Parts: sequence; C-alpha cells; structure tokens
Amino acid sequence: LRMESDLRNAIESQEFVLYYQPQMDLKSGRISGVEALLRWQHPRPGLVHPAEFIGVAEEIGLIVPIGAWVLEQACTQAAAWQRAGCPPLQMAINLSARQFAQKDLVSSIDAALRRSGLAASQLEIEITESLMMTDVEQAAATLNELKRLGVRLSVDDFGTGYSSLYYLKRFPIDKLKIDRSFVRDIGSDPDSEAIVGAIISLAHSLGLSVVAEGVERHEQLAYLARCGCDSMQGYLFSAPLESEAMERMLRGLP
Ligand code: G
Ligand code: G
Ligand code: MN
Ligand code: NA
Repeated sequence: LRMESDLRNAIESQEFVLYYQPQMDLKSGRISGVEALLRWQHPRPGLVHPAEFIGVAEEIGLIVPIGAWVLEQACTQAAAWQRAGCPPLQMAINLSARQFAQKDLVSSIDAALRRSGLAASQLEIEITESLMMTDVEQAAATLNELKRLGVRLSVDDFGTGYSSLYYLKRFPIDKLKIDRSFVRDIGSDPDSEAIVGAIISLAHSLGLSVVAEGVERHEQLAYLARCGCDSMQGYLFSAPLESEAMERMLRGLP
C-alpha cells in the first residue's frame, strides 16, 4: 500500500465503496436512518478503514473530491432505495474539516440533491464539535445556509471535542450523537451513565433528538431506553453493511 499515490488513483479506479450502518428508533423498533461509512477496497491488501486514510486524504486535499463522491453516492443510493419501494429513511454522511471549509459546499450539496432527486430533509450532515469551533462565525454562516436548504444537521462524537454548549444555542443543530466512549461504560461507570442521561435531557429540553453510538450490549440499550434516548446505532443492532445487505434489511428480509 503506497498511501499517497494509491489514494490519488483510488477514485478513478473506483476503489471506494460505501457501507451503511442502520440506526434503530427505540420507540418503534424501526430503522430510522443509516450512516454512510466510507471504505477503500484496495486491490492489495483489501478493505482499508477510514481511520487509516482519511487523515492522509485530508492532508493532501484529496478528501474534497472523495467527499464529493461520498455525497453523490449516498444521495443516489438513498433515492434508489426509496424508488425501489423501501421505507423512507434519513441518509447521514460525515463531513471533514476541509470539505466544510469549501466555498461551494452548500451549492454542491444542493446540486447532489437535485441530481439524485432525494429530498433535502432526508439528508443528514454529521459534523464534529472541533469542526464547528475552528471558526465560529464561518461555521454559523455555513450551517445556517445548509439549514435553509432543508438538510438535517447532527453533531458527531458529541461530548468529546473542545467546545462549549454555547454553540447548541447559536447553531441550527437537529440531533446529537452521543460518543461511543460514554456508551461503552454504561453498566460499569456511574459517571458515564450520568453523562449519557444528562446529554439526553439536555438534547430534549433544546428540542433536539439523540442517537447513541457504539451500542453493543443489551444492558446499554436498556439504560438508553430508560433515559428516553430516541435511537441507537451499534453492533447490537447491526454492523455497517454493504448496500445489498442493507437493502435486504430495509425490506425486512433475513
Ligand atoms: O467505521 P468507521 O471505521 O467507518 O469510521 C471511522 C471514522 O472515519 C469515523 O470517525 C468516521 O466519522 C470517519 N468516516 C467514515 N466515513 C467517512 C466519510 O465518508 N468522510 C469522512 N470525512 N469521514 C468518514
Ligand atoms: O466517528 P463516527 O461516528 O462517524 O464513526 C462511526 C464508527 O464507529 C465507524 O468506524 C463504525 O464502524 C464504528 N462503530 C459502529 N458501531 C460500533 C460499535 O457498536 N462498536 C464500536 N466499537 N464501533 C462501532
Ligand atoms: Mn459519524
Ligand atoms: Na462518532
């Protein structure tokens, strides 16, 4: 694996694929949405996880065209599932700092929505706290524009970044994703449980919805349900799936 040159070649060679991890609504038990997760199908050594290449792609600027590919692919897939008769869902994508800073971000999202025919309200953009806090004024302007477009905004890895709660008031956020480091310790660490409970209360009093990430055990799910968490994502419900497997699950097939 020659990271930089191989990465430069990967889009053209169609080596990127999206996996989809479903989120389950805790009240209805239904799939409320999916998160698109990028994978690199390298000829050798094989499947490469983003943790290994997103950083490099960000450094050399390649994350911008890669991110554009993710956006296009995710919108197209969500619209195709819907046309094929699957129940409507939210499609969430991750945005990198470089992408977020692009001047044409909003127009490129608008264009991808139009090309695919996906409703803006079905696209969810995941941003991290650090991404929002780098330049608060600029972030506020961009997020307001995205909001006007009609897309949903969620805060990824909530509770782990350097941030202040101030931005929850300042930015038009729809949803918090509780970082899996807090969820992991449910059942073993009362402090993590208290934080999870407090995040859910805070979110609800601000009119935001909450999804818990990294749910792996029944006891975590039970605690989240007791706290009124809206939805969950994690291996307990499903690992990230290839599109065919995701579609079977959306159709309720085994
Ligand atoms: O399963 P997982 O290995 O997919 O993801 C690892 C990290 O990579 C997560 O922090 C996730 O947010 C990030 N990631 C996954 N897909 C994308 C993507 O399409 N774009 C960006 N910028 N980050 C992604
Ligand atoms: O950082 P972000 O939330 O965007 O990325 C989600 C990451 O979490 C992906 O790498 C995904 O594969 C991983 N993931 C999803 N469910 C679980 C889980 O239940 N446990 C753990 N440890 N990781 C998970
Ligand atoms: Mn995410
Ligand atoms: Na996360």
